Amino acid sequence: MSQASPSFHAAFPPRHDWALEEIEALFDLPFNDLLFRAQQVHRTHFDANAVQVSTLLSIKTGACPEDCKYCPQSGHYNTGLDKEKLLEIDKVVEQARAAKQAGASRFCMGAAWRSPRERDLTVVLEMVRRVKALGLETCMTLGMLDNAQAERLAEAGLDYYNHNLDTSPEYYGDIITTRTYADRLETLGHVRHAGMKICSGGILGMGETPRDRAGLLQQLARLDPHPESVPINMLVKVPGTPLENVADLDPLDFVRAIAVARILMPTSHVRLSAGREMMDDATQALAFLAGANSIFYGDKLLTTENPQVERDRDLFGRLGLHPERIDTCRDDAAQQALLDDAMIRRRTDDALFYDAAGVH
Ligand code: SAM
Ligand code: DTB
Ligand code: SF4
Repeated sequence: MSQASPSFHAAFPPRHDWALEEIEALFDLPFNDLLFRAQQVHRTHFDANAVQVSTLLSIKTGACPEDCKYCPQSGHYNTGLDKEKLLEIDKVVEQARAAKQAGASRFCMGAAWRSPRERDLTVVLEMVRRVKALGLETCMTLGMLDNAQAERLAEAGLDYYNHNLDTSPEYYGDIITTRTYADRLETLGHVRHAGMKICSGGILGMGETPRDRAGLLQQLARLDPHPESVPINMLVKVPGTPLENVADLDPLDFVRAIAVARILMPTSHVRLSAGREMMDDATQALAFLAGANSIFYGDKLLTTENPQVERDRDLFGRLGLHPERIDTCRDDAAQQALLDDAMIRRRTDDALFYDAAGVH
């Protein structure tokens, strides 16, 4: 059974008042107990074998004025990256069409900006309209937004805005000095006020403590409503960035964080985000078991490598996972239809990733 009865459903309502100690206690559970709890929550709200599939494109690369210590695109560090101006609209639409044909249901466009300038925003708004017209969900991450910018993006049809909290408020100042945690929360407020869905998460493996991991998830869970999408990134250590030699995070601690995110934000999509290229299949399988139900799909993230599409298709096949359709809702009838559909699609392996955006 993939989804439980309504009474069981009510057993895991979203909460926004998690105490740090409660979250730390979840992290401290025996691994099997934590994963069991995360599975219970996951199956209450989602088809446990459906994974939302997004494809990323960097629409403006490098020379960013911000000093985020993890980021290959910061102009403060020499990472040997080829910088690129804002891409032409037609090129972006071409990439979006290819992503849809490969099976993505959402197209995420990222720009290495502190915040968008007026003349760039005009171009970006047209990108949103054109990509949306393909029948894809749209997401952008352009840095800080003011209220008016958020409203214009929403009017153009932008579905999601990605803006990460990245880490705990306490560790944040060790990672970024050019904008504050409050700045980030303010942008998320503008995005919500404009009526867009929020994609916000963080990065693990930056030398943070277990308490910082709990603190990040606490901050995300305090957002009311919870972010619809919560990307959990494993740091991609890029030579030339200040974090290139930071100690590896135990993959099991990464999986624990996914499980805790699932429990804290029961109705959000939790994305197994950057860092999959360095993960073995078993770690990814554990992350899905812990409640991750979204990935970036396509050979590249923004500037670094992501698993090849063939590897992901193979992994989905071996795990019996299928891409989530964008037009699904969470009532039982729709859930059953989704499952029936998945059964049929699983029989035709080649079609597994074909046009997950559905009817368009
Ligand atoms: N400039 C915009 C901003 O920072 O809001 C958008 C692009 S920025 C690259 C988007 C997110 O990518 C960051 O907030 C960070 O969480 C993630 N990211 C950047 N470099 C990363 C790395 N090396 N490893 C993992 N995640 C990374
Ligand atoms: C997010 O949380 N992760 C993505 C997306 N949001 C924009 C970015 C990951 C970037 C990894 C480093 C790179 O490829 O440049
Ligand atoms: Fe710029 Fe975003 Fe990279 Fe920070 S994470 S340096 S804001 S591109």
